[in-house]
Amino acid sequence: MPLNSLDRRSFLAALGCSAAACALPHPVRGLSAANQPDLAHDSDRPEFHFVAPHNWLNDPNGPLWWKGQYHLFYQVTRGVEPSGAKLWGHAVSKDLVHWKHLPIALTPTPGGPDSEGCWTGSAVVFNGVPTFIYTGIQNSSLAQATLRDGNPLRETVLLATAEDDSLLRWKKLAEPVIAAPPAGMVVSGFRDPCPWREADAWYMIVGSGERGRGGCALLYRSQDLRHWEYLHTLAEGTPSEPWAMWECPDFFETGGQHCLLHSSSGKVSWSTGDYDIHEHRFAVKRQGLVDQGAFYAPKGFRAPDGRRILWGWIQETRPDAVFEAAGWAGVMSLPRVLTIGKEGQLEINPAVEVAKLRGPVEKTAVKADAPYRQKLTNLRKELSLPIGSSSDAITLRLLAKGTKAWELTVDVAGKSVHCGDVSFPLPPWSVPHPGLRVFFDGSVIESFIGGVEAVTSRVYGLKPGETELEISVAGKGSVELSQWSIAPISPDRLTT
Ligand code: DQQ
Repeated sequence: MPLNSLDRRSFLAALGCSAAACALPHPVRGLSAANQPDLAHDSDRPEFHFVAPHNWLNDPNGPLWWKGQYHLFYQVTRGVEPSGAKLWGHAVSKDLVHWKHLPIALTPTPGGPDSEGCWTGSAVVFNGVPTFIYTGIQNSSLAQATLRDGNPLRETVLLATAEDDSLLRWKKLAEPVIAAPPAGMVVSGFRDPCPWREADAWYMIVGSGERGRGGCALLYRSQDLRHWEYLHTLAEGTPSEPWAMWECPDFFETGGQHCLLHSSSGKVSWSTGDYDIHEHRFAVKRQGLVDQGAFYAPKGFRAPDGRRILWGWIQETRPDAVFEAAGWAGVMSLPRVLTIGKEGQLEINPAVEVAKLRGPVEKTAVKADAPYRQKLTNLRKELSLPIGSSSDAITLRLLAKGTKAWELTVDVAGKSVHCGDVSFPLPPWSVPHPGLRVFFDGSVIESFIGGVEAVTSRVYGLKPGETELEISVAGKGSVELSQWSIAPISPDRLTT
């Protein structure tokens, strides 16, 4: 396939701007000079989670380890409205927790197959060259549209190759590597490619679905990432699914077992089971949710030490007008390590690197008849509590000026978890397990329960000095609370 003669560098040159000058514009577009928010001092904005410098952020894209650094790309727009054309933001880290913003990696090419947006995709290394395989969207006729809900849009699978080892410049192929869904399918979407290497070839799934049938992951095979042969569906949903579309499928092997993630109807499902490497069929045996709260469209990769690491998009739960006025939206989750237990249970734990941000530990015995109370002087904190040994249930509560703002109950005796509007059963866990770990960071709360469940919450308007933490224990005896203050990962809430 011919390479695009108007690659990104020459396109930028034609516009008279360097890659660096084409980073996200500051101040926040769409807000008047008088209304520019002070993002570095916005206490809703996290301090140890990754965020875009400003504007709208959604899915993580193409995480990659390259030449001694972790690269994280992500969906971002030039404004704060969710509907803006999507670009690929770019950040780099040496340790998975401290990030440096780099210029935008991918922008729509006028007149090209991604003219209306560079949507989600993956990064792999092919023949020694970091390569993006991603979704391009462009306006289309109804006949070619793969999305027909509003203006007809055509989604195709596109490819771009890195032109330098810092991954700042990317050269796009002019034509899609997959131009249309399999013949005969009337899809409800066709996007978010996820490739992987097997002994004989590259394989790739693309998120899709059909009305009346449910979502599915379409499986393709290639020798060169440029020519793809459609095989069959790797997995399919059911007609009763609220959306007939699986977004952001992610298929991987870890510890000799296989897992498929997909996002649909605002939730991320995991499925584990048997993958037949000869027939390329996946027989699902066990399923669950990766997170019960505000967490969507995750993307994983294999770290150089073999760990499967995943980031997800922590969505806003406040009205659009409120985050648009705030000048930013969307947070990247902490890096999560995925493993698969003996019985096929997906295990989800924060990467150990996050613990490098801890200050000195403070330990307290919390007794059943005496709730623990503490005024929070900052909103950067990790708590750890054992669950299931000496307590029947543990409740954590945040009070803002004395009013309940958030509550999580892990009811071990009742085998259930309750967090705001969300309730779910506690699945069996392996022993020993990591207990309850909760991370508070501005408006984000990520809770990990026994290494087998996670629930992410958003709580806005908390202020240091006006927020109280309360922990109560039901049962007999006492529970040892460990807590740490967590160091910020940048001096200005990653606004530069
Ligand atoms: N977000 C992307 C799509 C994907 C969706 C567009 C999931 O590629 O399906 O920003 O949040």
